[in-house]
Amino acid sequence: MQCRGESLQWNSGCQHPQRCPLRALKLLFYSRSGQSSRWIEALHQALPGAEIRLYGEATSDWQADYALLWQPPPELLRSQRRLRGIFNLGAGVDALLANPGLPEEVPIYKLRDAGMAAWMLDYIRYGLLHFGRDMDRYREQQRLRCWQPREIGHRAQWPVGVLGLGALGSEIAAALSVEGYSVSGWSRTPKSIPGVDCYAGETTLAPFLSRCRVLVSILPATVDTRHLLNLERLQRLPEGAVVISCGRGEVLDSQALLALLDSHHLRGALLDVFEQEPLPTDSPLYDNERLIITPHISAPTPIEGAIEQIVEGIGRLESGAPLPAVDRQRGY
Ligand code: NDP
Ligand code: OXD
Repeated sequence: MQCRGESLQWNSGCQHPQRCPLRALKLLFYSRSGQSSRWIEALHQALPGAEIRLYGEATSDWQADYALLWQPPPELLRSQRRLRGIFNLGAGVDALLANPGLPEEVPIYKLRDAGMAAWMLDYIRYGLLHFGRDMDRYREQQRLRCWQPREIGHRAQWPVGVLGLGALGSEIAAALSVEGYSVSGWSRTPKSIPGVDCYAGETTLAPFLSRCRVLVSILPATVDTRHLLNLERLQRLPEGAVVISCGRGEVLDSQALLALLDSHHLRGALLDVFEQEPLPTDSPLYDNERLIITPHISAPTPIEGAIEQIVEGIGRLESGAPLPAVDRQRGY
């Protein structure tokens, strides 16, 4: 955001700091995933002059202009009565929308990519290589002390379907297509992405699923996506298909997944997200050898990328420019 003297000041090189009304901006920060001191330090560097407080250090009468939050306690939201916007420090807003302290009238802004797509793409690449290069089968062979090379399938023989073509899904689908996979994608509204065969709407879901040897879910958790991948839909995947789930766990019916692994309709799955997190220690998912389970790490929020986007966003709001907010009705 460029300094315009009397209107904005967003960098230490500003020529007109004394005239900038935004010097006195008040920002409240809270993240349940830790690293707060790194965030605060980076925020101070990006917004010299702004008053930035960590929740817990702010007194109850201190009211912020904007809150930068990840999974805040309800009392934080209830205690802030003058917020002009809430910046969600991640892409998924399901937890924030379900927060009982969330004020109705304050707009919510979420991160769009900010570096997360690159992390998630690597995670998905790992899954594609794991199954595509038969690492699951070689692991079993190792257990049996069996030496048997397998023929390598070309990437084009691994049709990948990406559920959700938003900020993350669209970038990931396009990148996988460039890497030689045959890629299709599915979303609520029609899309056009170079190299990606795009499907839209519920009526196209069955034909979409029937062509996916690897199904990648990058959908948000909403009322409409809950258990979207149920038994009937998962059965539409070709025999021997693989699931990679890195959007939200609520989208996938894990009982149905286990049933289809047991019946050998599905070959395996790489799961990063779960309906209940942390995944309870007694979950049967842990016991299934054809599942790889990771603790919600496919795409952590990169601090620098996030702050750059938030600073740009606040700059836009303060100068009266539009900034798309989360659609609370749709849930993402
Ligand atoms: P976006 O909001 O940009 O995109 C969401 C996509 O899902 C859109 O393409 C949207 O369609 C589609 N969608 C939503 N509801 C439906 C539906 N009912 N039917 C069909 N398509 C639907 O989100 P992002 O790409 O930024 O992120 C996606 C999700 O990934 C986040 O919500 C979060 O839950 C998860 N995530 C997980 C991380 C991890 O570490 N595991 C890290 C970051 C994000 P349309 O475009 O037509 O509206
Ligand atoms: C996110 C996440 O939504 O980390 O950003 O899950």
